[in-house]
Amino acid sequence: MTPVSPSGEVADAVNSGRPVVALESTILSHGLPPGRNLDVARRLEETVRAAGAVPATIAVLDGEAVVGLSPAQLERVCAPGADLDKLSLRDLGPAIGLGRSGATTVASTSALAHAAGIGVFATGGLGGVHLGASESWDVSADLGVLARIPTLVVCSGVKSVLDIAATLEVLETNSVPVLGYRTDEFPAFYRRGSGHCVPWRVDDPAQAAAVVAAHRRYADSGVLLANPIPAESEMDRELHDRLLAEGLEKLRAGGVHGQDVTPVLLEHFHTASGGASLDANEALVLSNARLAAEIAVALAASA
Ligand code: PSU
Ligand code: MN
Repeated sequence: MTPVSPSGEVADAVNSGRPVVALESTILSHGLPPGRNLDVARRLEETVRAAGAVPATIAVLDGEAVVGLSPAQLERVCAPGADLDKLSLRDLGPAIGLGRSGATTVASTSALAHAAGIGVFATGGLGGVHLGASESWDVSADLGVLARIPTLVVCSGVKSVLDIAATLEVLETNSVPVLGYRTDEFPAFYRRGSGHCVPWRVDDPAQAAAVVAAHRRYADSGVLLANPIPAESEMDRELHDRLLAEGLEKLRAGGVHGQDVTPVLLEHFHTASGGASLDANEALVLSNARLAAEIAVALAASA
């Protein structure tokens, strides 16, 4: 038995070497509110198709790791009462073994994509090293997976709630190349810059594909491509800094930790900004899906 269940369309595309882009489901179930999430999920898939690749949204449903959700499965993941667990890579065994359902994070989506033969994955924000991690040890498993699994992850950096310098150090230690897309600065999700430099820069999908292909000849680690939020959608700095300070205070006051940190923070941004952060979130993830598809097309053409 194979460890993953690719849809027929995804299996056909992988077997014939056509471009495929993996998409995660935690961003849908825990990152965006019901209603909006289904709209974004569909637009992500349309965006990937419009750029010439096959989308494969990934989740665990009734104990099965599904790679390439059907329209009905996508609705199920986005449904208001879905109440899916957030599954990182360590949770796949328990969830699948116990016949449960859940949404996959960057770590688990990346691993399942790789198991299905998919090398390119688009998401919004990567998990990283949390502020205060030297005490809490809260370092996202997303980093450990980038260290070990050769998937290209296209994202808009990490949120400024994380310790960005420490996150970049961990990526360096683990031999994960970090590329800026048309930028020399590592982006911070809602903001185009973080004040931290990226070691390498690429300026078009063909360059990104060439780097990924070359990297795979020498290393087993993943590649991180950081694509800043489109300029017109970038969040105002003052609003961003205020929401961040409030969000951090909310986490502290509520004693929120572990896997609840990101969802609680995102929820605060979405409600306190009157939806402005949702527009930003949607714009960046769509932009990443488009770019990932263009790179998948370039990789398939050069294979
Ligand atoms: N960053 C975001 N939105 C998200 C996430 C991260 O801006 O929805 C999700 C992703 O699925 C990511 C996960 O893999 O949170 C990281 O969670 P943790 O830090 O608990 O590993
Ligand atoms: Mn964590």
